[in-house]
Amino acid sequence: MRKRLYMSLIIGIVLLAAGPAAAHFGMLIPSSDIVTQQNKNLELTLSFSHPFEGHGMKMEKPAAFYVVRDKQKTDLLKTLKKTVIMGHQAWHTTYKVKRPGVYQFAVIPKPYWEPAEDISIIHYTKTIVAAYGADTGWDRPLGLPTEIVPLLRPFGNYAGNSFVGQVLLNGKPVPFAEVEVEFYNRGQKLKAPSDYHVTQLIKADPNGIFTFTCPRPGWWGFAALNEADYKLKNPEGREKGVELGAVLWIYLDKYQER
Ligand SMILES: [Cu+2]
Repeated sequence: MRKRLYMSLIIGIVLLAAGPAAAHFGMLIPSSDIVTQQNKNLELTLSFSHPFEGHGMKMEKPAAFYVVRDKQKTDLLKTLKKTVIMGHQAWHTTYKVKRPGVYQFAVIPKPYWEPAEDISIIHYTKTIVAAYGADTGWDRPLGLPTEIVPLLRPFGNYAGNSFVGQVLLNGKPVPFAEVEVEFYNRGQKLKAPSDYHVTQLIKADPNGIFTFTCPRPGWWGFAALNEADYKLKNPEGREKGVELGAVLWIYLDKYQER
């Protein structure tokens, strides 16, 4: 009897571990996806989190953080200050937008060792902000090791629009790439009907293109995950696999009444 209880306990734990894994997301969230004369200062927060469940993880200072406008890259790493997101170390900056343009922000984090998955994780994370009416350049890849290139203009959208993106790895489309999707559940106002609903999953087509309809206003994160063709040492010095994430955050508005 005792033995049986013990066995069912073990089975229970194994089942738990095998359940839908809550997804990590690199997060790069600006105060707005659109800059106007009324809000020239963008506040940006960088974190490594579970956006729907509101769980944070400690994020080391990134390896790189920059913005690209009109093919011109501006390093922003030195402007980062420590902050706390979802109870854990995260990063913050203020960026004053002086000129019209489409601003692509990108963060390259240091590898995050995840013992539960026995891998290191690197999420190359982007968000795209349009300023003062400019609307070209949003579809230009930044040349990251992996990234999602939007095919839907990634600003000025409504909830209910379908996001379309292409997954690139080393500049080439990834056929049938797996893309995890999460809603940034700010303030934990929503709850998921089941664990499956926390992270939604979509597969790209043979050209690495995927479409996902976002039903709610707010920030939506897309994370295309691929295994690196190299290994990195874990904290114990053992060579382990590396998950490369291409993450993009987009904002969807609601219609406003007159
Ligand atoms: Cu985590």
